[in-house]
This record gives sequence, structure tokens and C-alpha cells, in this order.
Amino acid sequence: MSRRFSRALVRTPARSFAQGLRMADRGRPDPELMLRQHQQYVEVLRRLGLEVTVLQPLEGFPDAHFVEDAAVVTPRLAVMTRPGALERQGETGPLEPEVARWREVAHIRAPGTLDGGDVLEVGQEVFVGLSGRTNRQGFEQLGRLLAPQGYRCTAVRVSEGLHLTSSVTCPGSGTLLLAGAFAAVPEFQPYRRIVVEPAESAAANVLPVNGTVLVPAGFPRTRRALEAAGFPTLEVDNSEARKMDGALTCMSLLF
Ligand code: CIR
Repeated sequence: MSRRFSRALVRTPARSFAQGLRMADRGRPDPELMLRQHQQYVEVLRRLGLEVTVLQPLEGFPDAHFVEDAAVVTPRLAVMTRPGALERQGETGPLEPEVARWREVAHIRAPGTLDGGDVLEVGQEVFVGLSGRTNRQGFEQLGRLLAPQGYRCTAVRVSEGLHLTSSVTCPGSGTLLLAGAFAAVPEFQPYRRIVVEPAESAAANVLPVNGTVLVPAGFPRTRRALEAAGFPTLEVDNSEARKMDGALTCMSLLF
């Protein structure tokens, strides 16, 4: 069974958002369109029944609207991460009180680093990407923190892309949507797998919300593949966040 959510935390992008980190230049994001797309994202979450808290932008942290990276929220615990990029480590402090309203809070401690974008929950199994942002200590700490809830954490090497969830997400119980080399990763073989076509690899990041799978606009083949596998989908345009290596899951914490 997929988890059902009642709330979302999001953060409005700062005016400085185009100065955030990125792996490659994918064109200059349009600030107005970014804000409009973010508002549409929030509206979709509300339409799907979530109570959405929209936090104020953090001008000093141009990537702070990618709230997914700063915390991992499970049914009984929120783990404040220690982001792997130094520039992003100050995002967790302002987020913590918002998360603490709803959950007991634990922390990833130095020398551990962990970005929430490397954490993929598939039922009681949690895959953790070892990436340029998340190290083994971060993975091990998360494993210890989540074990009392019956979660089992498994490390997976992120051989391409920014985060694990840039290339692998779980559209619904028992199914993974995967791009590129991740389709062949042994740990994922027990699941029903939908492999996105190379031309649509950016569509591997989808966001399931209580029975509807949000899919980035502009990837019709992936959308059709999900529908054919029995998942109702809804398109959300996130072209501007994508220019900054962001995807649909990155922009919210659902719980
Ligand atoms: C970064 O490089 O940290 C941001 N520009 C993008 C973060 C995207 N977050 C995610 O995939 N969870």
C-alpha cells in the first residue's frame, strides 16, 4: 500500500532561485513562470485534498524551495537532513520548527550528509542513494533512525544524475519508474518496473498523491505507460524548476 498523505509543506521560490546549484546549464529559468508553476503545483496538491502550508522564501538560499532535500518525514518521525552541498546546509534550521509542529524530530549529524532527494520510500523498504550529496554515514544514520518504525534501508549507488529520485520513483505500491542505468540495478529487480525511454528520462521523477500520479508535462510516452499500468495521472508543468535540476518530488514534503 502507498502511504496516504493529508499535508504538504512547500516553500515559495526566492527571487534568487536562478542562482541555485546546477549540474549543467539548461537555459535561464524565467522567474515569473517559475512562480506561476509553483503556484499551480500548490493548487494541484490542494485539489488532491492536501492541506498545504506555504512557507516564505529564503532569499539567502536559492535552492530552499526544494524542501524535499532538507527533511525526511515518516509517519512517526521527521529526520532533518544535513545536505551534502555546503551552500544548502542552512536550509534545515528554518524548516525544522515547521516540521516539528507535526512530528518528533531527529537529525543527521556530521560527518554524515544526506539529501532527502536520495531517499525513496517503497513501502517499508527505503532505498538511499549514495550520491555526490549523500554519504555512507548519512545512510547509516538514517537506517538507525528509521529502524524502530520497521523500515529497512538499502544503499544504492547513484551513478548518474543528481539524486536517486532524479531517476527512480515509486508511482504506487510495488512499482518503480526508472531511467537509464537504474533499470538494471539488482536491488530494484523484485519490483514491477516501468522503464522510461531515454528521451524522457526527466519524467522518471513523478509524485504520487493519494492515488493520482503527478507527471511532469511534456513526456507523453511516460504518461501513457503509467496510465497503461493502471495509474491515474495528472500533468504538472515544472519546466523552470527542471532547469535548476529540480523535479516534482523536490518541491514538497508530504505527510
Ligand atoms: C540542487 O542542486 O541542490 C538544486 N538545484 C536541485 C535540488 C533538487 N532536489 C531534488 O532532486 N530532491
